[in-house]
Amino acid sequence: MTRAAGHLFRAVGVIALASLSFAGCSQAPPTGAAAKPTADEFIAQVNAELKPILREVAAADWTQATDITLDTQILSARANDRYLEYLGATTEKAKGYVDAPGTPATKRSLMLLKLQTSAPAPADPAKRAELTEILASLGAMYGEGKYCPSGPESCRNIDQLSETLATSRDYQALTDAWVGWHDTARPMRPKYQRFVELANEGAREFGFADLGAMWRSGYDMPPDEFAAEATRLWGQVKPLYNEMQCYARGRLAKRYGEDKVPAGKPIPAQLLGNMWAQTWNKVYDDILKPYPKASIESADRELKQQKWDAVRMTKSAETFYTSIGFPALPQTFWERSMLVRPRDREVVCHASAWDMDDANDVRIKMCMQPNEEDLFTIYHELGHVYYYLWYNDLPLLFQNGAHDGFHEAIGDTVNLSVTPEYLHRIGLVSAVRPSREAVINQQMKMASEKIAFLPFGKVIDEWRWKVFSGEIRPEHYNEAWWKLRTQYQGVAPPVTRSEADFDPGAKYHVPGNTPYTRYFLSFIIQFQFQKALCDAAGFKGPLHECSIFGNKAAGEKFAAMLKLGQSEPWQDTMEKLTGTRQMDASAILEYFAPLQAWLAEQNKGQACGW
Ligand code: X8Z
Ligand code: ZN
Repeated sequence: MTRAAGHLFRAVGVIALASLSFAGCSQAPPTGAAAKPTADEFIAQVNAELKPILREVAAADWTQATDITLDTQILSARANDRYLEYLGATTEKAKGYVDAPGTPATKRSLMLLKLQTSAPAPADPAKRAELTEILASLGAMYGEGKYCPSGPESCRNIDQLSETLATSRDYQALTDAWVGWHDTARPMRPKYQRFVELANEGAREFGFADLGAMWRSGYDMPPDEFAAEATRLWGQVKPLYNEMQCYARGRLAKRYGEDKVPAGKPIPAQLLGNMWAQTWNKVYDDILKPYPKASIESADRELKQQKWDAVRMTKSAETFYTSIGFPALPQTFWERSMLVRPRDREVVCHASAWDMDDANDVRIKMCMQPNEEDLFTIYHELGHVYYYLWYNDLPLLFQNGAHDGFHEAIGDTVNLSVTPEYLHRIGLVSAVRPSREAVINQQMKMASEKIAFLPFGKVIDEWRWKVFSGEIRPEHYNEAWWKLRTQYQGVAPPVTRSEADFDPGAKYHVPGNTPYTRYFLSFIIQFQFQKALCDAAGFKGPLHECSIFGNKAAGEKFAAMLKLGQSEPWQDTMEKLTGTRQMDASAILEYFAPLQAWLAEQNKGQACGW
């Protein structure tokens, strides 16, 4: 997670308030009291006051996520309560500075101030406490989720159920694991419903129409324009996704039978190797791989055979970053991170990166296993960590991604340089025999992650935006969820669903309250970033062959962007790196051009669509 990405992100405290106002006090200020600070002074004060408050929130949230108990939930909720109280009061005061003179940095900081949480609370203390308790409890419910079909001995957690989704090819076993996990989300429904009411109330007090409108306001453009941008980007990539869906369906039909996977219909969601059907890489090797005899395998086998552990995987990622001129990770990273699932307590295993708001205290929380997906994930997480380190010298309110999609795109951009040649060089796959078949295999492997993800990246907030605006009512939560998932992804639930289910809650970011459009944007702009970095490296071949490993010129260009944090509109930052001020899918389409042509050929005469 980025700091602006935790369940509350940037919560804070109360003590600091005294110096800023006489709020709630009808008496005249004592003689000698300081005059109202100027806008510049006000922002300087906020930056200073936020620091200790955020440090406490980070400590409390880290403790909860790495040791889920009743007590750690209480402490996390309290710390976030103090943060939200501070944020609410400070945002209120900031309204007094709308037309005040100040530097451009101050004006930007005033705008950013009210976006420092994904869950704004109402000013009413009882409601605020209720909100923070709900979020702590939803986080704990997700982390502790287990499917226990026949008593405590039979329990399986998300890692184990995900392993079944990834490796089993038994239709019934897949359905069972899918349903078992989705059942764990049922009890979240009433809590989520109440969360929506409370956070919407908070968003309105902050001056937004609802929480969705607030989330869409973080992109240096009017919220409606942003929504239209996201729709435009989806329109650019949709034709390629539809070809992928059609191809995958054909391959799955061969495996499971036309009766289970009929042409012209959505694909059963449990068959794509992932609990949410969001990436399909786990079915690449044995189902999607176009030319089984040509090279390009996943690194899974070697990682297991060579017994790579979590530290080795993390060091491998660190080595990539240092090869482009980035610094080594601080010693405390190794001392304080949680890299594997502890055996003695409940934790939230979903991978995240933490900026503890103390010089150089950066951490990863992850339950790493020796497989390629987790290798890519640790490279992804270190992208967040290096962003934190590069922008650490900026004023606190600028210590964030240019927008949240940038934060998600850093490590993924690096992963685009984890080419078959790179994997071979670090001993994880055999040498590539160059051929047209190998190129198509590699493209399919990448697309099973990068193209398969796109509609899922769009759909989660499509659902939440409508929930927050009231367009989706609580009595239609699940029905609306599946309508959107079917419409965008072309997948269907394995068994009939009802409003007793709460399937959105089975995805971490919903109970975790992390906005999701960031990932959709990231999957588009990481290709723009890669193209720019490859240009900086002087690379001349096709985009999908480029790796910036070891290239200091590319690293310098990358670092220059990371150091800017959120200090200027993202369009300016984007322009410095890529020469354009727009997010655009032309780079991802250029990358996958060989595959798109191949798919069009393969799918000829098929009944595509659903
Ligand atoms: O949540 C994540 C990262 C942490 S920011 C592991 N991702 C999304 C997901 O898992 O759903 C990365 C890609 C999409
Ligand atoms: Zn991330």
